[in-house]
Amino acid sequence: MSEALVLSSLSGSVLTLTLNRPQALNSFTSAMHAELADALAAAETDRSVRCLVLTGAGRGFCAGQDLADPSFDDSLAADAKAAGVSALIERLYKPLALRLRRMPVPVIAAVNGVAAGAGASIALGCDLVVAARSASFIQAFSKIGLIPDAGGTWLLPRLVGRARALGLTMTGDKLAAEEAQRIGLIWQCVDDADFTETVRALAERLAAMPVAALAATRAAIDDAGPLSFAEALSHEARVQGVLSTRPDHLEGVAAFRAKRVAKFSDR
Ligand code: T3D
Repeated sequence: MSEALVLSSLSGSVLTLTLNRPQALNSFTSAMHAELADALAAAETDRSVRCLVLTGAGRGFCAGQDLADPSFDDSLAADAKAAGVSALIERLYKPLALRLRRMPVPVIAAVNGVAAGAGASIALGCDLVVAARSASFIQAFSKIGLIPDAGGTWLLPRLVGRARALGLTMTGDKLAAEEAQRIGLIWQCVDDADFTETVRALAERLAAMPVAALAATRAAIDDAGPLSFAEALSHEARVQGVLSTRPDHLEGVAAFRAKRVAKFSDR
């Protein structure tokens, strides 16, 4: 039997999914997409999972689309190839990016090595990106005549502003993890020796928090983009009203009053 393309490991309430095609820097094939989609679907409904970590096996995080994939078959007629690539993105990358953005629990991208092309977009779409100091981010698309996809055009200017988004995407230059943290592209860059332990501690810390509220925080921040300030205030009021009736809020307040550690259970 061939080895899994996505390794799944549950430790306490932290689920780690590891992209597992290290020989090709964990670049995406349709088969790896399918295994990742199945693993994420299972995590969505498994109430024992309270934090998700996405990482890569070997020396890379993910090098984006596998360029040996048949969708890059140059023998296809232009129309057929265009339709095939667009369909592939709609069928595989869009649902993946949306799914990560809509997970009912916080999602950490543990960027262990290079994240390139759609691999960078997928990492940057996660809630908290923690990268090893030796890792890097490459907007590789321009080097092969494409635009950023898997959410890159939406994410990059929001994370680092238009000037840096265009600089990174047009040059396709490698951005070291340390610089990525400095410009606000990612949450944290940590020494390689501390990487695994830092990710583990962060994931366990998030898993012990009111995760439904954390997922609602992500959604509220994303949804606030196109709203006016007044609309955002009203949206916050609506969401706050809903959360205020949930057990996690009641537990948090009760624990604060009793000066004890809260035990959260919502998802
Ligand atoms: O068709 C559609 O669906 C369109 C969608 C596009 C979405 C995208 O993601 S487009 C962007 C695709 N990705 C890239 O263009 C990145 C290509 N890779 C690289 O530029 C370099 O590999 C890196 C800069 C990421 C790392 O360089 P380096 O020197 O550390 O490693 P390497 O030697 O280039 O790669 C190691 C192996 O991984 C190598 O295989 P080999 O020679 O040892 O057998 C290499 O071919 C393989 N590999 C790396 N990236 C990919 C890949 N194989 C297939 N597809 C890849 N994307």
